[in-house]
Amino acid sequence: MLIRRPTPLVDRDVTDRRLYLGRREFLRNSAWTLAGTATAASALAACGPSEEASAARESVSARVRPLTDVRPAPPRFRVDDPVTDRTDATSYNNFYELGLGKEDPAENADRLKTEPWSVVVDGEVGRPGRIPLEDLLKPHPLEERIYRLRCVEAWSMVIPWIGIPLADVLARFEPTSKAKYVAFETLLDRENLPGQRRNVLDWPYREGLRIDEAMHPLSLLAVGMYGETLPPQNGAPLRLVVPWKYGFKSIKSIVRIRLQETEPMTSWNESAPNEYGFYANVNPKVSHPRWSQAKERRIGSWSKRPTLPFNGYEEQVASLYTGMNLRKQF
Ligand SMILES: Nc1nc2c(c(=O)[nH]1)N[C@H]1C(S)=C(S)[C@@H](COP(=O)(O)O)O[C@H]1N2
Ligand SMILES: [Mo]
Repeated sequence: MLIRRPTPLVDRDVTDRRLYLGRREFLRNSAWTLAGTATAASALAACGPSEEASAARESVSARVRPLTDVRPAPPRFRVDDPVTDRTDATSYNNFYELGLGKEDPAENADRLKTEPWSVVVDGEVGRPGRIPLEDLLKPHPLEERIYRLRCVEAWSMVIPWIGIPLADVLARFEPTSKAKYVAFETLLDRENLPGQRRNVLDWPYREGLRIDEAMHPLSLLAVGMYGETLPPQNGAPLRLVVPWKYGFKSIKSIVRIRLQETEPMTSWNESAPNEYGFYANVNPKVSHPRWSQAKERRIGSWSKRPTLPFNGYEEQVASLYTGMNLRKQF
């Protein structure tokens, strides 16, 4: 029998989720978000962001450093919409390894250990191996990309990423003719990542792309945002950004990239295949079984705006899907 796992939350579900979790679970949850000195009781008493949480958030900025020598984004990689406020982009996150609430990842940021960091690149490549992050990045100039990010939960942001085209990185490992798909994995660290002690998903978080999607010039391996290295809550030190797909495809804190012949199993598709497809292209015409995808809330503004096909990147990516039925292969 298929065991139903919880699915990504919409805003209004967050409170419900807290009620639905057992009281002990809730206490444990709250305890993660606070410095060791705070008691769970005080966490329950304080409904707004606690002082401890604010302190934790400030300490996060000590984890980022400025990135220099970044090529500005050419027009086709830069949307004109106003960029989302940095504070919103770094304090309203989905990163279930660091907690289910939107503010949990920023508050738990210090739980993510990012040094040293290396990435295994293996499978259908001529030059497999484990490579330290510095060596992975060294040959590539950094580029800025200002992309829309559309979460499957119907909110969106505009983020100035810094990174390198995924295609350039993959090419160095010499994919074989059997490399039809790329599979990605997030760090597995049950001891430190509080979310991985609960089975909301089958850890580690896994995502995947078809090879032509991975090689598309829009697909970015991001190492920074807003002129600085990525904060932990946004997927330090290395994450994927695929702007024409729902946000859950943009996997954070990557430790493994595997090229393979068959379509990889991905975490959300595995947990609820009728709700989260492998392709997950942003599509206002295909509703999520529990809500419409026709509109979205841009974080930082009140009004809802229409969601664009392929999140506004239709002209650049639609040809990847000619001949496919995007209602069936969602
Ligand atoms: N490892 C991992 N990657 C993840 C997630 C996650 O829970 N774990 N959440 C995804 C979802 S649902 C979204 S919308 C984006 C959010 O990215 P942001 O917090 O940088 O805006 O990250 C994606 N990548
Ligand atoms: Mo998302």
